[in-house]
Amino acid sequence: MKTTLKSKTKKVEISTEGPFTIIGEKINPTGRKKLAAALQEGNLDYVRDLAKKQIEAGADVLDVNVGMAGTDDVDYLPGIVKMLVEEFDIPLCLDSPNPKALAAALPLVQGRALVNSVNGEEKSLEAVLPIVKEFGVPVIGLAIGDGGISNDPQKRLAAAGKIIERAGKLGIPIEDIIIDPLVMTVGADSNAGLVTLTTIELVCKEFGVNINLGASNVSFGLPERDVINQAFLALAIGAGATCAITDPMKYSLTIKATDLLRGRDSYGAKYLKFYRAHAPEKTA
Ligand code: THG
Repeated sequence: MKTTLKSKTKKVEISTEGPFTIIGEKINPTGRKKLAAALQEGNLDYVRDLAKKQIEAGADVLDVNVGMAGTDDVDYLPGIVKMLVEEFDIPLCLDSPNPKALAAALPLVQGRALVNSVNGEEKSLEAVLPIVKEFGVPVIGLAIGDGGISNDPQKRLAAAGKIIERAGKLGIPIEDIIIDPLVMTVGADSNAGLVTLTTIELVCKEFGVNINLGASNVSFGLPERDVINQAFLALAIGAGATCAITDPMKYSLTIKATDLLRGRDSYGAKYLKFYRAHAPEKTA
């Protein structure tokens, strides 16, 4: 199964057969006061810098999230998308639950962006899927049903099925639905990782679709987050995840290593190429 994203001149295929796709998470003001302040002042230099750094560090796609308490995404998303489209040749993932913000930003994209996200609640399905259909773009479907977020992997599977079915009724093909099994922190519930891993396996088996993770969520509130995030990425990729919103500066090499270990990198060419391009200067 392949989900195709495009920028001005580049095509990125998120694939259940190929290597893992890295969606850079850093353009997101949650927990980053400096970025929030820069966005509110209309200063795009900080966003520009985050885009450049993530691309250099191996991001295949950039997530764009402008969610800040007391502000409306529709006031911020279009301007940032416009700048990113003008200055960078990389597909975007528009991270907003707000249909107005999505509808305002999508016409500015040159190529094919990923909408992030719809969920299985009636209100979200009705508001977001028609926009996805209108612009002919793919969408991330969060495994949340009418009862909210469940700890039961079967219920998350059912929510995923509902999104796929409703999208299908509007003529949105299954390859344009990427399911997000939901990643919650193991700092609050020690079974949260297992619930996500089990959901990945179920969704993979039942629908064979691409699967995305907000991978860094898993470690909120715990020390040495990097260690937990890397271990989780490897397990989730092994279970069938095919892309993640994550930090390319920290995890690109781990992800390349995981592709190599799964036989998705002939002769380790991609691992070695990435290593050589990013290897820290060795001092004797
Ligand atoms: N699923 C989907 N989209 C998502 C999420 C998801 N979008 C948002 C989020 N979850 C994924 N993105 C992030 C971005 C940053 C962090 C976690 C998830 C993060 N930030 C550090 C913090 O808040 O402590 C700050 C790090 C820094 O300084 O850069 O951990 O689940 N579809």
